[in-house]
Amino acid sequence: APSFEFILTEKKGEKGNVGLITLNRPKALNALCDKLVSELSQAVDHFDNDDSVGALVITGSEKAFAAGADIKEMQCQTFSSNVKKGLLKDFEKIRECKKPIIAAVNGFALGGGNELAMLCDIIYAGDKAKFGQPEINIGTIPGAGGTQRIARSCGKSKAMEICLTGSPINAQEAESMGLVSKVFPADKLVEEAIKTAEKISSHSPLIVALCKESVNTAFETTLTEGLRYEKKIFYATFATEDQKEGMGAFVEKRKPSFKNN
Ligand code: CO8
Repeated sequence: APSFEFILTEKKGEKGNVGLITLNRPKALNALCDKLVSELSQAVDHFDNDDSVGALVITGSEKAFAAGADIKEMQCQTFSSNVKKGLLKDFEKIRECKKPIIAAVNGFALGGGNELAMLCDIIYAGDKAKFGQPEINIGTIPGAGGTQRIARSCGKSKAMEICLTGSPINAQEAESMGLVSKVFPADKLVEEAIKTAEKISSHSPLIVALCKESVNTAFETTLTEGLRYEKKIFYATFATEDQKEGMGAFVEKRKPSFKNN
């Protein structure tokens, strides 16, 4: 694996089939400077291409998942410099990962930090986590999905409240509005995320990738188109060896052994 300055990567789980990425820029509460995001994007791509890994977990520290984009780095940027460098292109690349990513959020997930969590497929929170989009406090708006993804997963009223007030919400509120799927005691969070990632990794990676793509389609299109898409993918799974293996194993009352084919 490549070596990095602002993140740590390791394989976790009994079978080593979970790729764990830990944001590690403690002095700035894991603020997402360009280099950190570039490293994160490379690490995600690396695990996505590692056949021994079935799912990823992204976490930070107990104090901060990530306190947003790096304000000191952004301060002097201009409209034209943003356009010229294609600001956020590394961030957007993370979305191409075919494997499920679980965000394990302890502490602050603010601005780009909350947007990173929402870019992941499942969000688990530690009981002291704080989520928010404080960009409005510093004269800008969420730029990496905040206004779009909160609206799609939690509705207009919550999205407006969070983005327009800039006030953070706690883990319990985030769970009740559907931003977060489960809340755990802070010190158990990462191991619980790894357990879920191991469970996902026990399935056929091929089918898991199709399933992720199908759920993501729900956020991209109309219900009719989405249902049509899902059905075609469902039909297509019957062209795989793993469907034969999965259903065969059920009928023969044994555990399936998936081949990723
Ligand atoms: N950028 C740069 N440095 C930061 C950031 C940040 N976002 N957040 C914290 N830090 C630094 C502080 O400057 C401080 O450094 P130093 O000791 O050198 O002064 C250190 O981290 C510790 O921070 P605090 O002393 O402030 O710690 P507190 O516990 O008192 O407060 C808070 C914690 C409440 C999280 C506070 O640090 C804070 O409000 N941070 C800024 C949160 C924010 O506004 N985030 C939104 C940024 S804008 C954004 O994300 C746009 C999204 C665009 C997409 C980006 C995708 C890559």
